[in-house]
Amino acid sequence: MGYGVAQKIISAHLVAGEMKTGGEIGLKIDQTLTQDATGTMAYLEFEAMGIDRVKTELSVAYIDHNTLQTGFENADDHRFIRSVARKRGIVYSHPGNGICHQVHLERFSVPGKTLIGSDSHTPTCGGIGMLAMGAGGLDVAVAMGGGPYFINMPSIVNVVLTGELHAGVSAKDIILAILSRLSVKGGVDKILEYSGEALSKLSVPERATITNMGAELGATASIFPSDTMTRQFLESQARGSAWVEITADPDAVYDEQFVLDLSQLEPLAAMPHMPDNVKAVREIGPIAINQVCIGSCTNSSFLDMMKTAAILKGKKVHDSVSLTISPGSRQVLNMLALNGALSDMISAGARILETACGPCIGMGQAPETGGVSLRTFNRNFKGRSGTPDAEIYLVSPETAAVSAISGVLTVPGEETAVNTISFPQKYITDDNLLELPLSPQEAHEAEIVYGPNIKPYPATDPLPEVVRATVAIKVGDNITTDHIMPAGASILPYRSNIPYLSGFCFRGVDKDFADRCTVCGAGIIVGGHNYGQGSSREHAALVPLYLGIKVVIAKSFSRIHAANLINAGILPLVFADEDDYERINGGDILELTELRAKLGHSDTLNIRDVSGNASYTLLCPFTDRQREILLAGGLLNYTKSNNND
Ligand code: MIC
Ligand code: SF4
Repeated sequence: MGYGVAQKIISAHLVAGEMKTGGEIGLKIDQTLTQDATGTMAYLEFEAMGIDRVKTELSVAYIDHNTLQTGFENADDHRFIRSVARKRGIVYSHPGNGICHQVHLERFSVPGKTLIGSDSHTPTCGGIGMLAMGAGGLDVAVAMGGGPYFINMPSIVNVVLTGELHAGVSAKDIILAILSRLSVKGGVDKILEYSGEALSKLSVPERATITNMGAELGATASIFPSDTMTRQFLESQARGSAWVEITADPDAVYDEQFVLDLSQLEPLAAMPHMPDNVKAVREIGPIAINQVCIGSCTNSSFLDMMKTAAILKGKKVHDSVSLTISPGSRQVLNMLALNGALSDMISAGARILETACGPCIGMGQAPETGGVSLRTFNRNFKGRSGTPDAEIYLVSPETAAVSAISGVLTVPGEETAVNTISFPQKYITDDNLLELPLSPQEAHEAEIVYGPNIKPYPATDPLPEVVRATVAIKVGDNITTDHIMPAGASILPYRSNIPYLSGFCFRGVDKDFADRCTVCGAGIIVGGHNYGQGSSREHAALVPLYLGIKVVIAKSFSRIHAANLINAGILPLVFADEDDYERINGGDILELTELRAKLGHSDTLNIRDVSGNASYTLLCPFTDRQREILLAGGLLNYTKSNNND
């Protein structure tokens, strides 16, 4: 039996477990990345482990999220991260160098290697044939220390792309079509592996748009083969020697397969407020728009920017629209400056932003009250833009650019003239904003610099024998980490200050949540399906931990968030009978007894409703390793005690 691309990389990196779907496997991790909104915490965790120098082949610390410096906090975090990077053997990507996923794809990605990053869109590098996965900061810290990364062996879905895209239809429309078919939970515990004749026309940056938004499916990873397109891309980045061919064996066996005929696609948009709420732009019709934002790790490549510039050239942005453009990296921005495309954008009236995440994470450019914003980004969760009642539509750069000119949602067509754009033979590759770490000798003397806003990782205790706690909140399906721990310009600077952040937990859903937790002491969260989907931010576990949350009971969990809860020492338990969800209410007092003994071996736990005298069965399908982590009170305690053994 032959292997597909993902199976080949998994088998070459397998250090624990067997490649049986659903079973836990441990993978050797070659590369890690962090960004600044999760990086401060990840490096605090790394420091707490007491390891001298990273043990990976490559670790990179990017500064791209918290680039607005309205106070000292973000700058202090950057200084801290740089000081850790220099001392511990990590490459530091200065602010201004670009968005982690775009820069990593350009400058560091290597086909066949494994990468984990403390950001859910790390699978972007699957576009070049890496097995790249998003993870919580603590898992990244463990991998930097040389530890394996544990996941459940995903089932592998082969997506066969056939046919050719029509003018005005692009990679973003491919992944939006897949999202509409599979939904935001359709990829959980799966890897999407792409193949088919259409690949010969899809460049690496286009493939990366597709793998990037695999995160919105909840997928563990998405991956393309490493073929001649891949070689061309690496050669144009002056990294041809990094290329290796990786293609699926002819007799590769997949768990599922479906075919997508690209010639059937038309321009699509994800409507408010979920990335899978997809409809044809034609069907939505010419709704008036107020803002257009082009950029983010999904659509900020040189090709995306050149398409945008070609559409804007000689035109004027509509008076009722504010158009922002954030190129994905300094490389892209510099090339646009040199070839004149930047001038086409500026002449048309675009507002050129820094090469960073910017509006995607609410770091500025919040739309007007009730505003309609078209964005080439990957998430349109309610309130994420910074304006609670804004309506965000996710579209391709082509749709965004033609609409910015017309002032209404517009279907891009033949007139977009973007099919003629050719790829550069050579990208600018000076890497001036990448700083290499100090040598081990120099690093010995170097100090790590903390700022007043940087507070330690919250301490946790081993799991107690009895948990008696109040249901502090009950929420529905598809709750995102943006609901649990909102981001945005005013809150993000406190990512290294859990006590301060705790006041904002569930703020947009229930503004009294934090206060109620203080009254309850010990708390329980009850959720529906796909609880914790979206980002990898471990803050969505650490802040509830700080507020006294001991258990989350849900119908199902997103992969990364469930891992983050376990890492924080919070029990993620699943309803055995989904109807029990209806029976539990906010304010109920629930009790788990003989917890340590039962958690040691049983796949179910009974929780007693003290107030109503009922009892519910909950599934705890944890691996032995996860049980030990929970018993120890979280991964940090577990890792420290294992290091001391
Ligand atoms: C996001 O897109 O939500 C983020 C901000 O990049 C997060 C990470 C974070 O919250 O810091 C992600 O995708 O993991
Ligand atoms: Fe940054 Fe947005 Fe990408 Fe997250 S999704 S890494 S905030 S650009």
